[in-house]
Amino acid sequence: MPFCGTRVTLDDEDHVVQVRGDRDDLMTTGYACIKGLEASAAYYAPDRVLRPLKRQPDGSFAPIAWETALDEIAATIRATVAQYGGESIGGFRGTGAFLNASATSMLPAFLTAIGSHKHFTTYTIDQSAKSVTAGRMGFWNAPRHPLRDSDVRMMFGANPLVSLTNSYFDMTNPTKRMKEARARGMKLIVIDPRRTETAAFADIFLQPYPGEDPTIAAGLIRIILHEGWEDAAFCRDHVADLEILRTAVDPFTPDYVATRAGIDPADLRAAARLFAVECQRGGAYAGTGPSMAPHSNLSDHLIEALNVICGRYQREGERVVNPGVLRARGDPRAQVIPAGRSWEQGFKSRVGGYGMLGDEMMGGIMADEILAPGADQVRCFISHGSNLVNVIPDQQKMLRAIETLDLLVNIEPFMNETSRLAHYILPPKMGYEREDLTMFLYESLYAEPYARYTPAIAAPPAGSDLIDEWEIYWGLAKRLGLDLVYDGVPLDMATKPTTDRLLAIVARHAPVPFAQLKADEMGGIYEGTPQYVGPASDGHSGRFTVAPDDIVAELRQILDERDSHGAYHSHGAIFSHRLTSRRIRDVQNSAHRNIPAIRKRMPYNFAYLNPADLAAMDLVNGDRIEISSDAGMIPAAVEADAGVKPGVIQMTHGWGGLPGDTSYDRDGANTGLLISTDRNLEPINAMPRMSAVPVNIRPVRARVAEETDHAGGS
Ligand SMILES: Nc1nc2c(c(=O)[nH]1)N[C@H]1C(S)=C(S)[C@@H](COP(=O)(O)OP(=O)(O)OC[C@H]3O[C@@H](n4cnc5c(=O)[nH]c(N)nc54)[C@H](O)[C@@H]3O)O[C@H]1N2
Ligand SMILES: Nc1nc2c(c(=O)[nH]1)N[C@H]1C(S)=C(S)[C@@H](COP(=O)(O)OP(=O)(O)OC[C@H]3O[C@@H](n4cnc5c(=O)[nH]c(N)nc54)[C@H](O)[C@@H]3O)O[C@H]1N2
Ligand SMILES: [Mo]
Repeated sequence: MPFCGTRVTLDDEDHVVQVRGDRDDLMTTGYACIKGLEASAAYYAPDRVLRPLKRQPDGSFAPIAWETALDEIAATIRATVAQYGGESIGGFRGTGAFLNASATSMLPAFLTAIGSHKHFTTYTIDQSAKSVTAGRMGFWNAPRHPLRDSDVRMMFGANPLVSLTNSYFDMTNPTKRMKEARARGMKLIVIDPRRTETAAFADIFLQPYPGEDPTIAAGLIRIILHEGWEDAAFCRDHVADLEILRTAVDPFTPDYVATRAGIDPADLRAAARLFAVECQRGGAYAGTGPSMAPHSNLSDHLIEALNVICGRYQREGERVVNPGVLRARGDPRAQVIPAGRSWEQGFKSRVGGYGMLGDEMMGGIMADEILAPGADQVRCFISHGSNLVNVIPDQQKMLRAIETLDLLVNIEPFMNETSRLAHYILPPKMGYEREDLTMFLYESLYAEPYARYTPAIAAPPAGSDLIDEWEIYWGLAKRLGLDLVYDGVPLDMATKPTTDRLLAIVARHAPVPFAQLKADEMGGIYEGTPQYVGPASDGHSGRFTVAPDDIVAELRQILDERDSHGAYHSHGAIFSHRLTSRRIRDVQNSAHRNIPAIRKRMPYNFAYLNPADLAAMDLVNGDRIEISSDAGMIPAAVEADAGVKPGVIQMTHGWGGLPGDTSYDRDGANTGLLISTDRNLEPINAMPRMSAVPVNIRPVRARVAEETDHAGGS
């Protein structure tokens, strides 16, 4: 994710032989993770797809020329649009599509040109709660406190030291940055059911049961307001409904929260005091932990409300440390942009009546939009840089949806699970084989206004026939007579652009010319004119709404929940544990599982449990279990992790193969089989229940023993 600066050794054929972290890199200063260091193994992996492939009636794949493939795909899309209209075409962008600056804007441009709303991305099965919060509470029109002068960070369910992804920390060499921040006195509060690599640096570590973030955040708000620790002046000037929030969180007393979340009430108090009294700058932030558990939008809202009541935003006159390089600059002002609730207007999904978030529909109902019959049913689908089959929760439903499609096009370098089901696999050049820029969508993740252009340095694998991803969309649009508006700029559809031409469009707002970005080999910090937070605009009266009706109602709903630990109810059954997701260093979601060095370290996705839980079930490392939820069952091998709270089971996602052709030993298991998207979808963004999933654990070894005993006794 952080696009580490690397030094790449090439052989005589310009193929990658070795990758090392580059100590001279301005941002990552030598850091690189195993996934990046193993690039050579990935680029020349036996399952890399070297030319476009078309699925044959018997399920095998045959090579097809690029021009023929694009002709055939365009013909199917044309016929489908003619019969059913533009809404019958859909597409999804995954992680692979978000790591390519010239191509990432292409799918939405293509779908807009064709007249379809069916644009999905990983965002709505990730942390789209953040957009929901901004839409319900409003947002401050200037940055939060930057890391460099923050004296505190509170992290709910985020582990940036492993995930290297956190828009409120520094993702370039995060362990080093954490040590630096700690050395200058920054305090850290971590709330996580696992004592993570990040939690190891915490001053206060709360280890709750998963799914209790709304309870904890409400409890922290209650303590702060009760003690008068809030930033009263900021609240007076900028918050519309503080008294309603105060009343709504009143039942969340330290004792109630502590019992429910399984934490010590004294720690909760200490966290509130450290955050609100002992520290003045820096805020609270949620990673994927809270955003995948039930009530994810409520959690995110209350966590951001901590920042609001403590006024943890930059004020008039403060310098904006990263105004960005490639994106058009905003006009930061010390004022609230009030809640817009944009999803309440405009287009609504056929399934569930969900509105849009930005230009996206909700991933939680994507399979249903493909399956539900009707005029606007999705019939042709482009998957771009995603392993849909392994990452969309509710794998069974996703598979049924894929079977229903008339056309599935997979823009993907590898023969992975989704490729095997595609009608066409269109393999692109990979990172070192193409010109690229630092990813403009993630600019804010850097601590400074940094950008870098990287030339294509490696030759594609011998004997391959690969193109750049944008060429696929441009080629299809041209055949279909569509005009593409790319990143806000209409493209000339008569003359094919180049990758550099598209990157120059992406970089058109930069304070330096594209030619200079290209010339600066190591990239640079391009601040341009320093930017400061301006005063509120004349007559501005926007205020935060921290306690709108739907938030207050959901808080009441939480109080009605009566599950006790070790006995969780879901869909009519009772479960003993809560399963959560977590990232592991070795893989990126479903990717990199094909690399031998990685599989040696991580043969499959283990189920991590506290040693006490393992002992209670008479299990040792490597023993097999079956994990069952109200939606399905998967096998797993257990691994002790003393950092995991008893009662919690953790497993990383993206593993497993296709049903009927998979074994745990070979593929690991897909946790998406334990998730149903028929129920437990959050309001507004249809976020599925992907963490704090109630499950039962059944030792397979014990069952074998029982059966033997039984046989012996009869
Ligand atoms: N190595 C590696 N890096 C990655 C990825 C990867 O697969 N591998 N994936 C990338 C992606 S797609 C993303 S979105 C980011 C995510 O980045 P992060 O959000 O930092 O992801 P995780 O490392 O899984 O950290 C989530 C934490 O939430 C905790 N948690 C689980 N359930 C709950 C809960 O209910 N409440 C609380 N408070 N905590 C909970 C877990 O124990 C875990 O420590 O990482 C990215 N980086
Ligand atoms: N149960 C459960 N499900 C989850 C999650 C969870 O925590 N639990 N996490 C969710 C989250 S946060 C996310 S973001 C999603 C991730 O979902 P995806 O983004 O679909 O996951 P990846 O496996 O990272 O898929 C990226 C694909 O891009 C390919 N790729 C690599 N390089 C390139 C390239 O240059 N071009 C192209 N076109 N492709 C390339 C990779 O081979 C890989 O197949 O999963 C979600 N699903
Ligand atoms: Mo993600």
